[in-house]
Amino acid sequence: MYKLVLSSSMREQVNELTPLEKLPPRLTKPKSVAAGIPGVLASLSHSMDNNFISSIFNLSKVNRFHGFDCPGCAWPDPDTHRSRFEFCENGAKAVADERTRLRANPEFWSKWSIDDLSKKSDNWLNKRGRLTHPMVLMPNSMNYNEISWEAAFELIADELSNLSEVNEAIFYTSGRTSNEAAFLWQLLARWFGTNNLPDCSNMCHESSGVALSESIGIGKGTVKLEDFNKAELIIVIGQNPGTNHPRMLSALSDAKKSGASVISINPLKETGMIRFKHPQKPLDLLGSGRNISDEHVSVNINGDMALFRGFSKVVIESESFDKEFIKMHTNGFDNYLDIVRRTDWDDITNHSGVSMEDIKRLGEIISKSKSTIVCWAMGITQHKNSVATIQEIVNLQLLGGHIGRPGAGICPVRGHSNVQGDRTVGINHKPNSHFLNSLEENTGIKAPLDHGVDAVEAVKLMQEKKSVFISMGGNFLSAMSDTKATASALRNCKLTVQISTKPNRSHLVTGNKALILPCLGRTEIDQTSERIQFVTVENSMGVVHSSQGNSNPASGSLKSEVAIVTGIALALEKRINRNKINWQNLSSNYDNIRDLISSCIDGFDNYNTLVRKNGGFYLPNPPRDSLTFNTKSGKAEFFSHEINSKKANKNEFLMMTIRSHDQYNTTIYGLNDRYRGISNGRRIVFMNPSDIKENNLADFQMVDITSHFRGKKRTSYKWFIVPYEIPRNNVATYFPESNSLIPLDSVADKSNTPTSKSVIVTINKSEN
Ligand SMILES: Nc1nc2c(c(=O)[nH]1)N[C@H]1C(S)=C(S)[C@@H](COP(=O)(O)OP(=O)(O)OC[C@H]3O[C@@H](n4cnc5c(=O)[nH]c(N)nc54)[C@H](O)[C@@H]3O)O[C@H]1N2
Ligand SMILES: Nc1nc2c(c(=O)[nH]1)N[C@H]1C(S)=C(S)[C@@H](COP(=O)(O)OP(=O)(O)OC[C@H]3O[C@@H](n4cnc5c(=O)[nH]c(N)nc54)[C@H](O)[C@@H]3O)O[C@H]1N2
Ligand SMILES: [Mo]
Repeated sequence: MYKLVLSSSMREQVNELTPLEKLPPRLTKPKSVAAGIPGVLASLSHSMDNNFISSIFNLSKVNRFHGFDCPGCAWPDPDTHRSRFEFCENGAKAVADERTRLRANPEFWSKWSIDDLSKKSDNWLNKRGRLTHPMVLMPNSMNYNEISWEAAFELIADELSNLSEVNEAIFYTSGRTSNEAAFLWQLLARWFGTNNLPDCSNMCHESSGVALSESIGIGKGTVKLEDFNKAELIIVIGQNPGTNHPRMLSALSDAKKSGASVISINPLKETGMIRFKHPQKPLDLLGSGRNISDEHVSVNINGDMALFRGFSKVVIESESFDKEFIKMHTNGFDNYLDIVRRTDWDDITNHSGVSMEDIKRLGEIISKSKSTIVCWAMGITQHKNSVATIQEIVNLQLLGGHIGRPGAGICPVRGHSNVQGDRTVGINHKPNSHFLNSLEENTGIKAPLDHGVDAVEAVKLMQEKKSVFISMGGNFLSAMSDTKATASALRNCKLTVQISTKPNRSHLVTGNKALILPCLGRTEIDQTSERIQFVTVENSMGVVHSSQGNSNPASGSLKSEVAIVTGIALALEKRINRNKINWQNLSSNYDNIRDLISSCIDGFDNYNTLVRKNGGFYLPNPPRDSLTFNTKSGKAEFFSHEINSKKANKNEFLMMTIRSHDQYNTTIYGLNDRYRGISNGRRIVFMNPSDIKENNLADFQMVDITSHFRGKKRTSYKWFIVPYEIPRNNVATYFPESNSLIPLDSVADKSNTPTSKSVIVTINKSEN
């Protein structure tokens, strides 16, 4: 039979972008109330599409003391009690999505070539169901074929051991990975000899980690959930909790009952921040919902640094700062006082887009509050000046002494359910020497001291060197900025490996050889040779607790993430000369991994005992616990930056790329964005009606978007204009469709995070 031999360029023709939608979206009025009955119905209907009975059974186990941790987000649960159904619409969707009855099995992969699959949408790909068997894509093939686990591990070990340099291996991590699997993952990378451990954090809260480490000596927030009920004022900046952290709305709603005021700062009036009905409280479901924010500030995209400088100006001018706290616990106040006094009101209002009257009125409320919590997420972290912006937010908190005091503090709200834990247990391309020394003492691994690559640097490394890229979860192709650059990087690899639960676009854009290794999800029973195991995770407030799945695995051929790391390590051990690690012993009983974590990492004493207690335990947090700041000066630092913002020139727009209500990062559940009143479309540009008019465009018109960076243009075709209440010259699109417009080199200072919320674009009518 004639056999087609493909040249490598044929594989390169596989389209790395989400295919275009042909029909315009439908529009209704944005919703004024979040959750309530529509939320419950939406989560049920998603379960119906998937596996109703199993999903409902699963939901009753989510976030209970002996259940599994919700894979939806990193928002914590109450320490002392957990209501019967402590879940939300989008957590329910995440669980139902994992529990689907559908299977992307070997027959599926032999029927569909990667070329054909690339013509299908992200939503379609995800709907094929759970991966069931390890699959391999060989250089001359357009189809994945089944491979045994042993052969897959041998292939990885072969390619890794044949690299000319250990630093041509890249070990990526997405934030659902448990502490145990993540610790083992970094152990494997460092035992092999590299710190190349980029992770989703690099695209997410890296700016928070960098800024807070410099300002307060720890890269995490300083509040507990109980602080919300003690706060007088809660400021929520650059965050859409109604969609992305729905359980946070219950906390805000409770805080309001206890007397707190809430200010929301966002270019968009996000529905959850307006009114909220608790999806599990029958009386709430009937009523008209609780008001969440008392004040909404429609700041310009990237205007927050200037806005916070304005607030500081008001606090300083009214002399209502906490002199005692500043004297005892901070450094750099005099310089800050000077720069705040020098900052011009015109600059503040121009950059922020907020009037002086509004800033003064809110500044007075802020001055008076005795306990303020500030929360933020991606609207703050994904800009060029994100680190400086976060330090300005901290400056304001320091003025009021709002750290280490009940009801006050700093709260970067994490995304992926264990992204914070992964970092704590060593997923870090820039490990500190204290950690490396401790790792060496306890495991004998002589870890390299050189920093490894982050996500952006990983793309550059893969473009330059024929590397091996192994991904513990996630969807690097679609999550990263500059899709075409990321695609060319992945294509240049010798081998790409995706350890995944569901099909995604990173399975289609691959290295010369590629593997898909299917793993257990959070909801599933993890049985080793010794017993059923549980894993542990850390939430956004530093609580480490257990998580144990209760469903039968989607396929008998799945392996746990821990078993997969072990399989790779054992195959590699035969080929390379390294110190002995007892991988078998670690992976057969996760208590052994936890014991090793407690010897290597501070704060995990008695890990195995404490984590078996209901609710788990808090990791130490020196600023919160004892006003101890592990900074250069030993005090919390005021940073004095000149204010700035990204501004679009005439005829240009500043674009932010955001999530719809029907997606989990790159996993697209559906084409609706219920709260914003959008149905049946994702390729849309939210635009101010006056901008539409002034630019001679029309509602629902099809347009092309071009981004401009250092003289280079990138164009994405066929988007529909949707009129929306958004500041002038600001536009919004959904990620991941718009990622091809974000230049690889457009990154945040110091944190190197892609500027996903600050992209300069022009918008033109589509030619046809
Ligand atoms: N259902 C669901 N839950 C999720 C996720 C998901 O995709 N789906 N993703 C998870 C992950 S990994 C993360 S990191 C979080 C993300 O949670 P969010 O940060 O809430 O996610 P985004 O959609 O990126 O929303 C950014 C918000 O910031 C606003 N914004 C954008 N630019 C600016 C700005 O310059 N200033 C201000 N003040 N606001 C701005 C936008 O209008 C939007 O409301 O959610 C987690 N939870
Ligand atoms: N333009 C733009 N780009 C962005 C952002 C943005 O706001 N705008 N946000 C950024 C942010 S905040 C983040 S966190 C990144 C997200 O980047 P990633 O974490 O890389 O992407 P996800 O979409 O969360 O990954 C989804 C895939 O993970 C796999 N998966 C799901 N559960 C499991 C599991 O339990 N184990 C394993 N091994 N695999 C699993 C599934 O196969 C699924 O297809 O994207 C970033 N990219
Ligand atoms: Mo994230």
